Amino acid sequence: MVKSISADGNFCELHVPKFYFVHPNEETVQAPPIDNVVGKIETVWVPCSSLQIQAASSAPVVNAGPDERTLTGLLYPLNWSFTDANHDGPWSYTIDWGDGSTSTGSVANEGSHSDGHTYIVLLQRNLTITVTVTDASGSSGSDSKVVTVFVL
Ligand SMILES: [Ca+2]
Repeated sequence: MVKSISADGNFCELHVPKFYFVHPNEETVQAPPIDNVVGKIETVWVPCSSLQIQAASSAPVVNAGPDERTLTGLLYPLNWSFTDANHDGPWSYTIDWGDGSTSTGSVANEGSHSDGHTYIVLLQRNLTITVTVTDASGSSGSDSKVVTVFVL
């Protein structure tokens, strides 16, 4: 846990627990009894560049793709993608197809994915598709697009 950062930004102050043994006789090497184990908090300064700073969690950034058109009764292929800055998968996803049906699944990788859905409409309709992705930490992101379902 970084407690403070030096004015020039190069050094980070850490408070770390330090444990050491108090030897009753420094000339004798032996396992000390537990009463001789002393713990304290030590302050150390280290180069910030040596630390792996990890964000608590970042939400997936989802791209549902551009608005599209599809024909009623045919399988509509949806290509969607996402990235996650802290890469904490696997990720679960939900696709709300906009006509009352949803698809759910799980993926192990960021990047491009595809799912299909067949719309059945009697008259041309504009429907909103929403793709929501949730990472292993419970952070979620979503994106929406409009698909125009037309009839011949
Ligand atoms: Ca994440």
